[in-house]
Amino acid sequence: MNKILVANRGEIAIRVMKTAQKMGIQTVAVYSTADRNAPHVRYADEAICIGEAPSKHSYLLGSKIIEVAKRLNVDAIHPGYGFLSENAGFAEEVEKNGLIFIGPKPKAIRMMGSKLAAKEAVKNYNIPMVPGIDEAITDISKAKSIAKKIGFPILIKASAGGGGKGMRIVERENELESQMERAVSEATSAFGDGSVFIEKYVTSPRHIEIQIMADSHGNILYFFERECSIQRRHQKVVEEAPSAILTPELRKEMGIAATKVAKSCDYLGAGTVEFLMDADHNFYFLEMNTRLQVEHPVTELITGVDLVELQINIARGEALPMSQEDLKIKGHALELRVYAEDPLNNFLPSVGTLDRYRLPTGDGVRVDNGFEEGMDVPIYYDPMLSKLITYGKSREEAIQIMLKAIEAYEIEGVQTTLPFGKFVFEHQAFRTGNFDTHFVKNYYSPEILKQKAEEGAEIAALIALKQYLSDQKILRTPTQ
Ligand code: MV4
Repeated sequence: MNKILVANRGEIAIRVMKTAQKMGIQTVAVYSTADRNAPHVRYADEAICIGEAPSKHSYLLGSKIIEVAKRLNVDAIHPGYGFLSENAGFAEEVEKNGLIFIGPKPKAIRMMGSKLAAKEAVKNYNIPMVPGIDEAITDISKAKSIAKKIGFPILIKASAGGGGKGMRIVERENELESQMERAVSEATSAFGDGSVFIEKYVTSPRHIEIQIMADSHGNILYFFERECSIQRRHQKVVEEAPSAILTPELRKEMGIAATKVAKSCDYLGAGTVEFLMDADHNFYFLEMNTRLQVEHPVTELITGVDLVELQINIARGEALPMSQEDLKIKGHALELRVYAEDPLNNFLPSVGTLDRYRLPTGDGVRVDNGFEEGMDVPIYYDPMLSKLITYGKSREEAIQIMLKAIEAYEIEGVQTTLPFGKFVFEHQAFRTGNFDTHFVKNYYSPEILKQKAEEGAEIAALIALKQYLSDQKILRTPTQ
C-alpha cells in the first residue's frame, strides 16, 4: 500500500494522514471549495478539489472520489467518520474499482446499519439484549400486548435509525397508538424505511462502548471501553477511558460480548459495539458502529496502540500483531469535543472567524485539531473545531491536566464548548463517577455558566484591585 486517499476533512483527515506519513504511505486529500485553505489540504502530499461547499456536492460524491483515487494511482481509501464512512454502497463501489476500502466489508456495514438485522445476526451468540421484540411491528394490538408484557415505559425505535434518530418514549398504553403512527411516518420520511420495533425503556442508562478490531485471519480483539454518557441530544461532548464504574470482571464480559457481535457479522477492521448499562450494572447490546469513532483517541492513550495503523495493516491483509493478553489498560484518558457552539445560547452553532486560536500543549495533552488562527468556521459542516484529549496516571490527574488545558486553550471570535467542558470536569457528579446519560439535562443550565463567568470576572477584578493598591503603596513610599 503506497498511497491512501482520505475521503474526509478537518481533524480526522489530518489524524489519518499523520499515521499514513509515519508508515511511509503517500496521502491524497480531497476538498470542497470552502476548504481550499484548510489544514488537511496542506497536510497531504496531493490534494484535489472535488466540488462545491455543500457535502452532497463534495464529500458525499462517492463516484467522484473514486475517480480521483484511480487517476492518482491510489491503493486505498480511508473514509474517516461521518460522510461516506458507513455507506455500504460506497464501500462496494470502492472494491469494484479495484481499490481497498479501509473498513469492514459492505455486508457488515449494511447488516449493522439496520438495527433489526443486527439483532437477528447476534441472536445465536448469547448477547444480553434489552427486553423487547426483534422484528418490525405494524399491528397496534400486537404492539400493545408486547408493551404490556415488557412493561411501560417503552421505547419505539426505527430499524434504520441510530444515534437516537427516530426514537419515541411511550409512558402509557393510551399514547402507544399515536406515538407508533408518528414513529413510522418519521422513519419513512427520514430513512425511506418505516420499520419500527419496541424495547423496554431503560430510564437512566450509561452509554458504554467497546472498541474492537478484527483482522482477516479470524482474530478479534477488544480494546476495552469508552464511557460516553455525557452527551446532549445524542451528541457526545465528553468521553473517557476507562469507565469509572466497570470492574475487571464486567469489562471482560462486555469485551467478550463485543467480539461476539463482531463475529456475528464477519467483521473486519475497527468497530465499536455500543451498550447501555442500567443502574444495577446490567449491560445490553444496543448497536454497532462500523467505523473509526470520533472518540477513538482515549482508547489509544490507555492502550498505547495506534488504531489507524492497525486499520491500515488489517486492510492490507496483515494479522493483528498482539493477543488479548498483551492488551492492558494503563492510566486514564479524557476527551472534550470543542465545538464552535454557544453553551449560553442552547448550543447554537457559533460561526465566525477564529481571530485568536492557540492550542494548549504539555505533558498529557493531545489536541486532534483541524483549524488554525484566522480561519473561518464554515457553516456547511459539523462545527467541531478539535478534540482536547488529556492523559494521566489516574482519573484525577487526567481531570487536573484537562482543567489546565481548557484554561490554556485560547479561542476568540467564536463561542465554544470549552466553558461547558470546565463545568463538566468540575462537577461533583462527574468527579465521583456518579452520572448517566441525563447528566446535561439534570445539572446544566446556561445560568450556572454565566454565574461562573461572573465569579471569575469578580476574582480577576479583586486581584487587579489588590495589585493596584499595592502598586500605589510602592509609588507612595519615596514621598512619605
Ligand atoms: C435506549 C435508551 C433506553 N432504553 N434504548 C440513544 C441512541 C441510540 N444509540 C439508542 N439510544 C438509547 N436507546 C432503550 N431500550 C436510551 C437511549 C439514549 C441514549 C443512549 C446512549 C447515549 C445517550 C442517550 C441519550 C438518550 C437516550
